[in-house]
Amino acid sequence: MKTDLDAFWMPFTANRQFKKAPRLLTRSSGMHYWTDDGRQILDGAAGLWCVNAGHARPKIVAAIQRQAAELDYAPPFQMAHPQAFALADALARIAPAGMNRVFFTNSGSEAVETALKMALAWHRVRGEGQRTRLIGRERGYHGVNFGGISVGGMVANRKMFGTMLGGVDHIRHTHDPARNAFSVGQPTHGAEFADDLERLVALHDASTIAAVIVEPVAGSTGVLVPPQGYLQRLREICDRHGILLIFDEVITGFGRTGQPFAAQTFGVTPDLIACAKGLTNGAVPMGAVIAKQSIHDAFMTGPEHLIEFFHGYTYSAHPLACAAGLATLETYADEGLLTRAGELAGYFAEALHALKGLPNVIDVRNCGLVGGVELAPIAGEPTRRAFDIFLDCYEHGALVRTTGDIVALSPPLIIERAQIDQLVDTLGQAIRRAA
Ligand code: PXG
Ligand code: PLP
Repeated sequence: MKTDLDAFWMPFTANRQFKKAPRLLTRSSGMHYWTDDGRQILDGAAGLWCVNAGHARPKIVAAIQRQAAELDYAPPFQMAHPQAFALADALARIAPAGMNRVFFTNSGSEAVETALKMALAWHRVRGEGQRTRLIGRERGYHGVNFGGISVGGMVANRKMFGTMLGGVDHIRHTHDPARNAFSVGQPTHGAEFADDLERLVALHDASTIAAVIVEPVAGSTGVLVPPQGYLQRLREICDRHGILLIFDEVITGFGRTGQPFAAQTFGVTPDLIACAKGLTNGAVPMGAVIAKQSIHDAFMTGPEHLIEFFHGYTYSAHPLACAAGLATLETYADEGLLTRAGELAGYFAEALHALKGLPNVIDVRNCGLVGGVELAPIAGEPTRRAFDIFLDCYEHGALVRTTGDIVALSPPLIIERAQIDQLVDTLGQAIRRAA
């Protein structure tokens, strides 16, 4: 039966092009997808950076099935269910020390909005309500809601949507190919890019700034790994000026960089972490904000019968998501997946950096089990070369992700060495064919 494709207005998709030649996935297991015409595809993207434990893992499947039959929904305002507390507790145990209060959302975008609102409200409950400015970074991606696109730094995601939030400013991005191209792991140059925050402090005064939000490793804008010392310096400047530091770990969370969170990989503790994706292995939508206890406790001061934080979603801590999240964290723990990217990072880096020298490859970047290969654009047709390579890889049995003229790899953390070889080999051949 041929399904009509017209009604579904697809997100972040070239709808008309897609519907002329649809790419449909119908089954998944472990490291693989299968297409509607029965082809096996090696998943080099963990779906969309989220299926960190691999597809259709038995514990997660069973937990979701069990939960759906037992308790389908429970209102999250002034009510709760046990799994919500269990998941928050389990999350606090793998989070950086002192970050042990968890607010649930349904996506990364909602986690970002929640973190930004928490930061503003925290200053206000402490009597610094004049700190209303939010600072993002060029080339940042923080989801698609109004707060997130305001602090975000991707022009295509911003330009159509008016003036967004007022009072937002941006520090410069950390991409510096002239000095750092083909760095293995963290680039050497660029800790001083953090000093750009001092410029904004000088311009606006620290007393007006509530928070800075950055991705520890920028994912969507092409895998930008933080220069050595950069995040430390950002933390120091925030501390000096009483500014909260928010890490958006929607991609970097749950083992992608070799530790549960990038905060731990890089040894820098923020005040708030936004996460999502790998929290439930992508199986049920869910996001979360993990807050320092001190942030949470500042809210717990008024009369006990009053709501402390006027914020939440109908589906916050949804039972299916909590069940999936608990089973996901168990799977990660059973198989050591939250540190496996660290063990494979060397092998992955070597395989990926072997692409240096192929036609049009102008940079290769890596951190843990995330990699980026930047290509010289076709003159007058930006994004075309990388997209052709994406299509070629898909034809030849591998799923990669592209953004601009950058190919991003972020395979499930269960990937084997031979599969890394297969993935990079497929990509290398596609790059040659696109030359
Ligand atoms: N912050 C970051 C750092 C993200 O990577 C979000 C927030 C938003 O999460 P939700 O769940 O609302 O999508 C993300 C999501 C890509 C791509 O191709 C990446 C994301 C989403 C869509 C595409 O790089 N990341
Ligand atoms: N719009 C209306 C009319 C609503 O009643 C609600 C929630 O009650 C929302 C939006 C927000 O929906 P959610 O809580 O799923 O984000």
